[in-house]
Amino acid sequence: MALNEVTISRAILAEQSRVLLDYMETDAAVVGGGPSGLTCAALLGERGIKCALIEKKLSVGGGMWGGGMMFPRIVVQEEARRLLDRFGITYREYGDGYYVARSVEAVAKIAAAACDAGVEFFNLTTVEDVMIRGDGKVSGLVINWTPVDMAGLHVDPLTIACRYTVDATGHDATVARMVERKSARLSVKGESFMWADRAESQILQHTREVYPGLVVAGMAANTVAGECRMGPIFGGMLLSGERAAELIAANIPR
Ligand code: 48F
Repeated sequence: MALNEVTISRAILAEQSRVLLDYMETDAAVVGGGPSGLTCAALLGERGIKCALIEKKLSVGGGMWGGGMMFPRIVVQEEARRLLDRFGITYREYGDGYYVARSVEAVAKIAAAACDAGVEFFNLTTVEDVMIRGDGKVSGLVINWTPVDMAGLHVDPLTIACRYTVDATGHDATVARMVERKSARLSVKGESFMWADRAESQILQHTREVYPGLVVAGMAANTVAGECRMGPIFGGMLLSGERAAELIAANIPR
């Protein structure tokens, strides 16, 4: 069969335009495709909640690909082992309640679960601002192509509307900081020192709706709360993503 380049190009444009138009309005938008964002999106999707995952980089996975100092292994504690099982991630018991998994497998399987659950991925897309109207709720995101941002081009963005936004942007808590810059009602305290035990034990309490319509998950939750960082232990990231999904699902009954 002869391949037709124009048909191939049309297929890509037609399909992605259809998806983009559909996701101009969505129930949930998860910003950041690291471990917490991927987990949150997968579990929202599994609950039948329409969810877009927006990732500024080419690939999802965030800080999980690199394991610890580029050794592609992640450590997960007993409390989060059930999530490894849930996503079918294999692991070896190390001892003392710690389990070691392959970082590539972990990213691939949580991302696959999100795909299977119907989550739409918008990669190479940067969230550059949020929409807050008269009701004082984060009700949408201002997005642009990441290469536009990288090249410093003067190109106006587009917007999508969403009932809930999850800031899963990691250590920088980028979305929360956007809100903080324009509203006195949110204060981002900033990340504190490395203290794995403390950081992991507090993250679920910090995973919450910090501003109407804005839930923080993963390291962003700790950064907003002024909490410690934890290094390459990932149980808290998975559990925080799960908690964020539960919080949103409770407010978007199916
Ligand atoms: O940093 P990241 O992996 O966040 P996380 O889910 O996990 C943190 C751990 O990886 C690790 C740790 C705990 O073990 O300390 O660092 O909290 O993933 C954040 C993702 O958000 C994307 C970014 O490219 C990364 O993939 N991101 C950041 N800002 C934006 C964004 C933005 N403005 N728009 C879209 N994506």
